[in-house]
Amino acid sequence: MKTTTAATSKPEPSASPRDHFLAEGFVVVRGLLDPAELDEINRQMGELFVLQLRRLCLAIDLGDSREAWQANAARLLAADPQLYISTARLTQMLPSANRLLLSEPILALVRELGVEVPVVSTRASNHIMSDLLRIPGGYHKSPPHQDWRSMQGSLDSLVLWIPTTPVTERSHALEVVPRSHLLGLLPTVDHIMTPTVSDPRITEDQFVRLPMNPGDVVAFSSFMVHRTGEEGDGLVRIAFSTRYNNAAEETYVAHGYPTPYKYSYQTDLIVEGFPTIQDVSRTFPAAGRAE
Ligand SMILES: O=C(O)CCC(=O)C(=O)O
Repeated sequence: MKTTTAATSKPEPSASPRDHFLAEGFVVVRGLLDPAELDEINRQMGELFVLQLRRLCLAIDLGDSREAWQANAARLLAADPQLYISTARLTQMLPSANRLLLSEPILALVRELGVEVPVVSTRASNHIMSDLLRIPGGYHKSPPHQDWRSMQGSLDSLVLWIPTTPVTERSHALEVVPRSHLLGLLPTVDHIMTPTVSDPRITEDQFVRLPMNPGDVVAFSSFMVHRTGEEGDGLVRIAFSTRYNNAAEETYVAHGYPTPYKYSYQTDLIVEGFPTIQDVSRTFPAAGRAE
């Protein structure tokens, strides 16, 4: 396992982000975002876990430290894994996180890397990684994969991976295989989480870890092989990712803007009998009163 960073990859240090991206399949842009904004997103995510802990009358670690964040999340996971999953999923719906992924610095980077007419491919994803937050029987770390298989959009589609906590080589850093985008779409085998790349040209020694600070962003080709670093330091590592297609890319236009995503909902009531008119009157006191 190599542990070099983007800076030691092949292209000259003077190479533009686009040159580096085209040659290596990824580029790490340092200090693109405001760390204070990322701290605030961490705080808001932590608050969601606290709201559920309070409902369950469980202990709450106070403060904005990563230790408190992780302790609260771990407590909810221990109490109710399904509730932990719902709460972790809800972190992806925070306006602050979505605003960040759609922010001008991100879009400017996407355009700079060649995506002429950016369109969102995928809803915000949050990757909360810690061995203490392993979901029993569920998936945990991403195996080696290419995102193109789940995006199936433009050939120049981009993934942006944005940590909100520090990422050292030992905190489940994102691991990439430089230049693997040049191999095109690779064969896969099944995996509980996502189809795993299975190709003799991808070998263990090619993976490179990307240590990053909050504010740094890595942008990579949807064809680049990547995975979650195995090694953790016991502290939660959080990163959002987003994906953009290029609505002007010739094959994407020719194929009529296909998407593999299915967005659906159920109309059967999830909580049996809810809401009654009394429930509705909690929000609208006049509800159910005779006119
Ligand atoms: O955050 C991680 O560990 C994995 C992220 C990933 O695989 C992805 O964004 O496709």
